Amino acid sequence: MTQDTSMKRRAFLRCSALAVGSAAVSQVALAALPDAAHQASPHTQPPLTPGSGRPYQPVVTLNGWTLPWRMKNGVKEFHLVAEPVVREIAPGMKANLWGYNGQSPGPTIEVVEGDRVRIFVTNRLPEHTSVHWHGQRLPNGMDGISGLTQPGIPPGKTFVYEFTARRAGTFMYHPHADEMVQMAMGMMGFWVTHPKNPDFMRVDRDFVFLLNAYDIEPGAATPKVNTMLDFNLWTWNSRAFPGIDPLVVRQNDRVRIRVGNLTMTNHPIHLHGHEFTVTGTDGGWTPPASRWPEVTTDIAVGQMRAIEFDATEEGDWSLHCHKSHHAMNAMGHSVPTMIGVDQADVADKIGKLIPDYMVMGDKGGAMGDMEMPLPDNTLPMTAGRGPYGPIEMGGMFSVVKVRRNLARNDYRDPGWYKAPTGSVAWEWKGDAAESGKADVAQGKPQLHRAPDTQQIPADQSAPVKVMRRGGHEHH
Ligand SMILES: [Cu+2]
Repeated sequence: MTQDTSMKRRAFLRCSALAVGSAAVSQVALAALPDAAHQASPHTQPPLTPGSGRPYQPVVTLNGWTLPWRMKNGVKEFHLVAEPVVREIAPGMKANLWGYNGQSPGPTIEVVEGDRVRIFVTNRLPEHTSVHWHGQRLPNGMDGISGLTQPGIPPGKTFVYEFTARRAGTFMYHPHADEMVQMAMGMMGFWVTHPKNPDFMRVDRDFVFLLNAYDIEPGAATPKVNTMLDFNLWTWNSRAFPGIDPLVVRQNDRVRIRVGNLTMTNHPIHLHGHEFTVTGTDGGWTPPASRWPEVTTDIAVGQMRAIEFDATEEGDWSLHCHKSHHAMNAMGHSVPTMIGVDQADVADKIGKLIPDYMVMGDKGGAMGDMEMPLPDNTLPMTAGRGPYGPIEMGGMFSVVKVRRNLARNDYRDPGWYKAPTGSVAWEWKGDAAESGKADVAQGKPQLHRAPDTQQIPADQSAPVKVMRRGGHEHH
């Protein structure tokens, strides 16, 4: 079990029932509650192979885990604890979020089609909550809409949801209580109902993650819950690249990736190196005749998608949201484009007016290894490093690492792909293109050139002073 020993182990701290309940929960009720497992690690945990109940092929939650259950008289019992958590968004930044059982998002719940499911929800938040089981067929009173289908769960109380998982597929859970605040604080989780027949639509690796977003001022740790559209941290399971773990895949594996969107905007999720098909939506499996190959699929707000592909191509393949701002970490959106502008002293002048002003470079925005002073607990816009230098992306970005000779259930990070000699884009060392034929300067955008500055050849341009912006710009 080398995989077990070297993988970050499941770090359940089995909370005793007494530690879980607040004083307001009666001892009698506590005695009947299943353990509330607690997760201390923000890393991807190995799949939870079912130890009871019917068999299924478990999923792997990116930077997350699956909630253990107990069987009681044929009913699968889970215990969710809604509570404030500290979530590491990426190394160097922690956020004060609300979540479940120690993390945001909460643990993934995995059941089998036809299972009778009972979920105890204990509220350790300072306000009432509820849990809506997004996409499920269930009795109306189990739908989790506070005020409409149930009273809110008051702080300190435990409510019970119980229903039969009628339809196999991909689901989410989240509150419908204090709507704007609780999801902006990170309250959400994934739910997978596996098919009765474990061989139906069987894949070798089945990854799940939620799209979520936060607005956290540089230097701060608590999201601004009033933000409607202008979020500055675009995350998968409340993690931003380089904090998002890779999706490790054995070459020629059949791979499924399930994604749910609980942000306020759509995300075109793009995979490199392979074509996939959408095999599942929030409404169930897609009929095979309806599928077509693609490399990007747009996931709208409130939607879930399952994509599948055969991982035939070895390598490190990017998987990311194709909205380029969503593959960046917190920054100001109103930084003007300065490509082609001589900024030799412009930055100084502006800097006198706006002390924290940041300019883009006149050769583009690439910052490479440039060190910028950042407040504590703030991620650089891009911070990942690859084998060839900085990876100039953050946010909703990760890498599907396809490798031959992996063991069947090996999810350890294999490191960077070692490309065969001669297969990496190389520098042309032959005759240079004749100068003058293609005037580089003509190719530069002219629109933003300041009228009183002169275009200077790129190789003589003055170093650009880059300063940190003090905060996120609001429109
Ligand atoms: Cu996006």
